[in-house]
Amino acid sequence: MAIIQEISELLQKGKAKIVKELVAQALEEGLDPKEILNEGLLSGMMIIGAKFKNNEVFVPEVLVAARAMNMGLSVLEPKLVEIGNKPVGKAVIGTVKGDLHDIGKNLVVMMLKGAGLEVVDLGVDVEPSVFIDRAEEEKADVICMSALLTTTMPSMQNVMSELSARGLKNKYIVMVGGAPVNEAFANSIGADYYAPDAASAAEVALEAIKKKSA
Ligand code: B1M
Repeated sequence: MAIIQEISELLQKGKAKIVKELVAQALEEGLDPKEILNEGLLSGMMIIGAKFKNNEVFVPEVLVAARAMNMGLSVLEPKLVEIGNKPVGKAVIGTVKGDLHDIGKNLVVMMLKGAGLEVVDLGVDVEPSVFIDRAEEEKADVICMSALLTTTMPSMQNVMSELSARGLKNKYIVMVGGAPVNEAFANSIGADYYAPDAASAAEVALEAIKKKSA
């Protein structure tokens, strides 16, 4: 089996140590770091994302696959920096103010990374102004908000209001998600996108960045 294919398949099985070794071996053999990234690590993570979406695998499998991706990336990243490989875009993400749930948000982080985005994770209980300040500082393309409580959903509205007040509404792609959030709520607060799960979030972010830069 070709080494790139092997990396993709072992990543899907969560074999972090072997993935790391194979990435190093692939680099030694002179393979293109971008090919190792796109056809090996990211392709494996996208397959896991699609399976997660279809309920063919569950949270633990995604977590171990993401760990394998991160281990592989740790070897690959210096090479990617060397050849000037640019991430497809940048996202800031957090769970909104008053809300401490982060399991779903962390999965979204992993899927966004798996789709080739640079991700700045703001953590949980994030103040509305912090989403915006950090997006400005980081020159982000996307602001991602997660909420798991009906009582914290209004904080997403606060971020949208503050974006408008600061004249930044059209500068960022805003995506919202989390169990109590739906498309109608996203529309009602003027968010650009809603994604029902982590794999869709990555697909939506990629599409939105492509559309905006077209
Ligand atoms: Co909490 N909790 N909890 N809790 N908790 C829920 C959410 C609840 C539904 C349980 C229930 O009553 N049945 C309920 C909310 C009710 C409501 O508002 N409608 C609830 C409550 C009430 C509370 C407390 C208030 C309980 C209390 O103290 N009285 C309290 C609040 C604390 C706070 O946040 N201020 C609380 C606390 C906790 C724990 C700390 C114990 C723990 C969180 C641990 C942690 O996250 N580190 C916890 C947990 C684990 C849950 C449940 C059991 C599981 C949530 C979870 O992780 N799901 C949950 C009940 C349930 O859902 N069955 C519950 C798995 C995760 C993978 O799914 O987060 O939905 P989810 O993420 C998905 C999608 O939603 C989507 O992608 C993810 C993966 O596909 N997604 C996005 C998420 N964010 C996205 C962003 C996107 C796009 C997609 O774009 C930006």
